[in-house]
Amino acid sequence: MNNSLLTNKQNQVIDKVVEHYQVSPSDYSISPLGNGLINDTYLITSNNKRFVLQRINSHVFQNPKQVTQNADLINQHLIAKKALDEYPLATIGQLTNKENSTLLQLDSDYWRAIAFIPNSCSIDVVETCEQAEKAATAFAQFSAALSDFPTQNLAEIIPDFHHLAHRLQQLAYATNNDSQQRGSSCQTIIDDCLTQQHFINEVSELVTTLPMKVTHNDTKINNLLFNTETHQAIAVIDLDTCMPGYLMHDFGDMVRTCCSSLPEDGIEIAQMSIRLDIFEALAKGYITTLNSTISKAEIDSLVVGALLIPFMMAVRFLTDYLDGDKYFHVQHSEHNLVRAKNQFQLFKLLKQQRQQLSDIVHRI
Ligand code: ADP
Ligand code: GN1
Ligand code: MG
Repeated sequence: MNNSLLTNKQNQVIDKVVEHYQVSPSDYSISPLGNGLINDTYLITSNNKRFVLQRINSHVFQNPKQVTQNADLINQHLIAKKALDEYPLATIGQLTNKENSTLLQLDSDYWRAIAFIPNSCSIDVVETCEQAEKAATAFAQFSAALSDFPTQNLAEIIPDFHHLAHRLQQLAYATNNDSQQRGSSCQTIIDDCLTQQHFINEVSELVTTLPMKVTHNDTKINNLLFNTETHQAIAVIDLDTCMPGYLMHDFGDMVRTCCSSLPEDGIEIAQMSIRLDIFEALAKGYITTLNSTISKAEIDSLVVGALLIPFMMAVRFLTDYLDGDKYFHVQHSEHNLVRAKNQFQLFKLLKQQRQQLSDIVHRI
């Protein structure tokens, strides 16, 4: 079934894939879903069913089986919590294919299908404090429900994913290599990142005092589904990077994607500002919902997380720019550099307003 946005070859591949999910190649329609930077995600509609189909990026997720296994384990845990009335959101089940597996390998590509949640939408920009509080509440409900999940059962999908010193080593390596001869065009931001040693040391010391939890690790706002009519948050999605981590990472990624006045690839960075009212709503939703499952030390760490994740994203986008855009999807050759400058500016602004952010967190 041809979609004009896809190449003929892509359409032919997907014809073969859907057959494994009991859909006839002549009897479905397909449309792209979302704005993810890693996987390719589609909505498949055939006569009697609708589901989300995703090609897992196996350059990024080098062991796709672990990705689907982790998601299955998390879903089972959340379903059990739901049965006890301890998880109010919808769970996102992966569908089994004809081979009775939640992972499909065809040639060198890996695919999985996910049950479609009807009457739902995701948002890329938070518009109101109410929306921000609902988002933070949902991610907190997710973490609270997983607070008794045995972390050792989850595979570490991407080792050192949120390890700041490791990310800086990757940047230093890419800078020295300069495989695309792009280094000279961005020396200032490279130096800006590599000279944040004080902050890097602060984070390294802080993490030795924090408990490991099961965290989502990609709590950008479009990884939540809202009900199109009630506007309530109804599901946490995109479980690919759920791994042991620190709560400050999840809070930091919410701040990164909700509190900037610009999207992560916005160019007008001199005009960027921090939406403090949105920050307050996020902190309120997150801390009050986690309630007894967040400690005083973890609450104190949240502002560090808010600085850390934009800084780490600046480093990761810049590294990928120097490496030749092998990791994140890009729409033009400077896209990763634009993102890196944007995220570094966000880090700088959050750092300048650190005391105000801390005051807000400690007023809750
Ligand atoms: P990606 O890795 O591409 O970010 P996501 O799992 O976040 O993949 O899905 C991309 C988008 O597809 C989401 O932002 C959401 O709009 C939509 N989506 C994903 N899963 C579902 C689902 N189960 N039901 C309805 N919509 C979904
Ligand atoms: C990637 O593909 P997406 O949008 O879910 C990335 C996140 C980044 C995000 C930046 C596995 O997530 O870590 O925060 O882009 N995912 C991975 O927009 O690296
Ligand atoms: Mg996503």
